[in-house]
Amino acid sequence: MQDCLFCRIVRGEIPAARVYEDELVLAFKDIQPQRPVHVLVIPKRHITSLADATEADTETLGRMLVVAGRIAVDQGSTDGFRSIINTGRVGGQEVMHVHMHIVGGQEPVGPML
Ligand code: IU
Repeated sequence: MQDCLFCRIVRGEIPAARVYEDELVLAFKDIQPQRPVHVLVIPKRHITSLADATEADTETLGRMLVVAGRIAVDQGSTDGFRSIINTGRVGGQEVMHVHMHIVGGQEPVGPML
């Protein structure tokens, strides 16, 4: 997607503090961190939201989950973390490219985040 902000980060057109990358996914620090550790894990190939995911996205979405623990520990969240994917308007999704928040490094202040 030409104008998608996160696609532009994947292509290196917009700078981001990258913390992990493989052939399927990229992880970078959230620009407005809500906790000491706040990283976004995204698919390199554009998927608008989980509501738009298809069978073809299975490996990529699986990879996002599999690398989450390693990224959290690497970033200093050694005692657990939250992994959150907001979907669509009601889900509070602001950037229309699938992204999983990894938040940790501090006790949660509420039931959701
Ligand atoms: P949401 O799940 O779509 O609400 O989260 C979007 C997140 O993307 C939010 O936490 C922003 O701070 C973050 N973000 C970013 O890290 N870099 C950007 O250039 C933009 C948003 I725009």
